[in-house]
Amino acid sequence: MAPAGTLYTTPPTGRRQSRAYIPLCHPAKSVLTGLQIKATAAFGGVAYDTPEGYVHFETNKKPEFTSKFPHGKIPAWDGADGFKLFEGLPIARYIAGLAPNSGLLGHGKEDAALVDQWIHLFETEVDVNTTQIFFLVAGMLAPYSKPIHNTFLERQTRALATLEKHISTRTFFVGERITLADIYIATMTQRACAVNLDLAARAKLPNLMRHMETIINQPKLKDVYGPTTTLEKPPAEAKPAAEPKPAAPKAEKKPKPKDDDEDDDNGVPEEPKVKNPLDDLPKSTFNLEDWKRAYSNKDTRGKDGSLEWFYENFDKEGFSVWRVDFKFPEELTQVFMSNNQIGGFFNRLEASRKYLFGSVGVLGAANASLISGALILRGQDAVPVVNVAPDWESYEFTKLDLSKDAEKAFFEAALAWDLEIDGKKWVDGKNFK
Ligand SMILES: N[C@@H](CCC(=O)N[C@@H](CS)C(=O)NCC(=O)O)C(=O)O
Repeated sequence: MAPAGTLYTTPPTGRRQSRAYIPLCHPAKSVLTGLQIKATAAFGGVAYDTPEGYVHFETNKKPEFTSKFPHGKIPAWDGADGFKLFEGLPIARYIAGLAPNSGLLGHGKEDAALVDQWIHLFETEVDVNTTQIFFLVAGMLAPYSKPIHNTFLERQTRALATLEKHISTRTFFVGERITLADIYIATMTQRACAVNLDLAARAKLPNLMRHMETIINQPKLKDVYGPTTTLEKPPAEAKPAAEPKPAAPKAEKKPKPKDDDEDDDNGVPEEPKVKNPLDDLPKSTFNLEDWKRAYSNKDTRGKDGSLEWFYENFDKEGFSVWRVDFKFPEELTQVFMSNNQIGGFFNRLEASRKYLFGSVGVLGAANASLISGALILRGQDAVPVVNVAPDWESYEFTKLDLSKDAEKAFFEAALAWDLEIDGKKWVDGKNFK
């Protein structure tokens, strides 16, 4: 079948092309809608092209794109017959309409309305709250608030209960065959699993879970969906982030008295004592606690600075140095919110405090910023250290080779809080100590 058109959707090609696949739990709406459209096309057997050389946040801002798609966003559809469309659901519905024998839109106008009903219920009452919970827990919406979290959760739970009840007596949401409602709902259920449906919540939704498995494992759809991420426990609740400190971004680095409690858990409940495989690594000569103390008590650069201490004491067999970047800078708005996000991420890394030091900052200005920095961590692999934070996949970790000038300069600038990337200067930051 000749391609029916060109589909612009995520994962975006271009700037982030070579980077890790965007995790499904990320709230970027287009990741979800992209999957929904691709699944619809796969199920309906509709072939399409993907755009050549599309660079997200660049191509979509150019007049050639906005003259076709005035909202300047993806997903967008450029039909081979000249028909153009944007917004995820209308594109999926249009593609379903190109495959009338697929039955995706149901049979008759009542079925079509019921397909809409279930999609609309899930989108507006479950998925909206899934997104809000993700943002809130990640510290990207506002400082964490338990009552707000509970409000989102109650709304999400009520709608999920209605969906669970409906699907408990049938295989598909509308009629006896797969429709667009099933594709939409299964995709959004899979995302909710990755965001906040922990073991206990899933146990109350056995039929919705069974439905999701049925849909994502359909022979025609298996290649579209990745594995489902499931949580044992609710996402780590970020404690209220510290109030943003207006000026003085370096305030955290003021020398502290030696007896200052560096291991203070700041009210975060103690983790149960489980043996960590990182403890089985060969003993290292580099003492992370001494480093944290040196970093806190000395200037970073210059003679007798903490960097000098670092180079004298670092053991590159026992520890490694990493660059960390938030993968979705386009989501960042106010600087203080981004800085709270770093604080939330650091809170969720609490269980790795013994193995990790970090210096991460917000670079740029409101609505044009990024989050980047450096980590020093135990061992040669970042994953076992950072994966204690449920949102670790929203960050990219790149090992730094300190024998290379540029990588060393990056590391030093992140520690000294004067890092600059693409003209964006460090404006605020946090240390994980
Ligand atoms: N209402 C749209 C939302 C699409 C959307 O937010 N797209 C983002 C994906 S990152 C986008 O293209 N942003 C580009 C921009 O803001 O310039 C839908 O549901 O399809």
